[in-house]
Amino acid sequence: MGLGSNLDNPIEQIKKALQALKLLPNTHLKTQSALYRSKPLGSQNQPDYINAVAMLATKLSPLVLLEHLQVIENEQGRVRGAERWGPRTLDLDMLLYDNLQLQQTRLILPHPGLYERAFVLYPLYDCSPDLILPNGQAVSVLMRGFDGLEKVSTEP
Ligand code: ROI
Repeated sequence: MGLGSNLDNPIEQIKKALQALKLLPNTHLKTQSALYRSKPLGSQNQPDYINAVAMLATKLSPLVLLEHLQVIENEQGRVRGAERWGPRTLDLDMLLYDNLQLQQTRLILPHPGLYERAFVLYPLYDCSPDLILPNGQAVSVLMRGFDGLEKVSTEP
């Protein structure tokens, strides 16, 4: 799961979302990455983002899990239909689901941005340094193509 926020105290938004993920039914939060700060991809006219990745074990199907994620986004003040690639209080992206490859209107797996976004690859590497993506590419190799990301101190 990819988490991102750049509005209304993003660090707190990400921490709150991680707590919400822990409460999902038939789901267990296995690993969470450090938090990272990065410049926005897309419109530069918005605050920096905080990103993280969490790995879940779940009995929920991908589409049921997606519905739960959208409820959490909405509960944390996400306003939909606003500018594409604009600022948001919380973005929860399903990045991978086992080795599943899906091309549905509502859900594409792996997440199409996965291969080209440092703010996904670095925290994903934290969670699973040996991970091989469904297309055979190693996360550790892909991330070498990107500059390092700034880790955020999460001390209270
Ligand atoms: N940019 C960064 N750095 N992090 C994000 O999570 C993020 N999410 C988005 C867009 C607007 C594409 N840019 C982002 O949805």
